[in-house]
Amino acid sequence: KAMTTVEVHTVKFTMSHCPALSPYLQGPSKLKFKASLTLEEIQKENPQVAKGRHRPAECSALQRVAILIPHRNREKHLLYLLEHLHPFLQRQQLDYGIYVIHQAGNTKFNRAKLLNVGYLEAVKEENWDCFIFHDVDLVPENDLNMYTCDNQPKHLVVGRNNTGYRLRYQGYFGGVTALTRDQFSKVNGFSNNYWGWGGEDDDLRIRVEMQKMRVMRPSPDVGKYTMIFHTRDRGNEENGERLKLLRQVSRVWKTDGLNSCSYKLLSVEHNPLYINVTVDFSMPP
Ligand code: UD2
Ligand code: MN
Repeated sequence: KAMTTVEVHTVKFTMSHCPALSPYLQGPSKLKFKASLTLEEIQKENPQVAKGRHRPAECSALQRVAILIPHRNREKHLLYLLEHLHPFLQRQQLDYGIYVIHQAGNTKFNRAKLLNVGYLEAVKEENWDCFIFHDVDLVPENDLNMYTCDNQPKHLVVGRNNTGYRLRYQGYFGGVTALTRDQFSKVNGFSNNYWGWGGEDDDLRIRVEMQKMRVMRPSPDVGKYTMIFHTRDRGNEENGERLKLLRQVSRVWKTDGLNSCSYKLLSVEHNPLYINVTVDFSMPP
């Protein structure tokens, strides 16, 4: 009986990791904001971005990064951010997705809870390594400011144009921060109880410090942002409760956060340039 030998050739396509320092980085840049900018223009500039996501074709990215942007009624700011962020993240050779978490209705704005929702929805569709919690009005000026996570939580905004590029205060943790999945779940995410402006960023810093983690920052020349001018939004008035809330973090963090974030999901749309998550929060009790 003749034996038949079947040789099976397995061809493996292995892509090498992207280098620690991307060859496409440009360093500091002067940002321009065109008043007439439209979403269609940005789409035309970024044909390679699909469903809010992109990854390098030439190498396998070091991290999968989800950018989470809390949003309501800041359409122009969102356009400026998308215009600059897509090329910025591609120069950094990241495997990334941009999520815009939109608060429906006119109830008090809740930035922190929106970011919890963004996290919870993003992990449903991808095994993200790193989360960037990002104000809609802050545009990074220097692509050496890496949108990746480290072994400690990172605060990426050292300074911005309208405050002379200086750190606002010791312990400041607002604007743009980067935490791994592990770091963020360890602190149970953000508090859900900050309605209106202020305090939620300090609350997260307290949570981070309670877990014996240390906030890291890039150098001042790298951590530079332009904040697009705005006044205080209607529906985001200063939160008078914030000092009281900040005094009870150590008592409540375990039961107020990712594990208690309830919301009504209205829609998840995969637009060409970003994933739009719309949620409805009923008024605080
Ligand atoms: C500071 C912090 C911000 C947050 C806030 C207090 C900086 C650079 N940023 O921002 O991270 O801690 O204080 O809550 O220090 N938003 C909307 N629509 C609204 C209201 C807010 O989209 O109607 C979003 C938007 O992404 C905005 C962010 O919430 O960038 C923060 O609100 P802000 O820009 O009014 O507050 P600001 O600049 O004092
Ligand atoms: Mn702002």
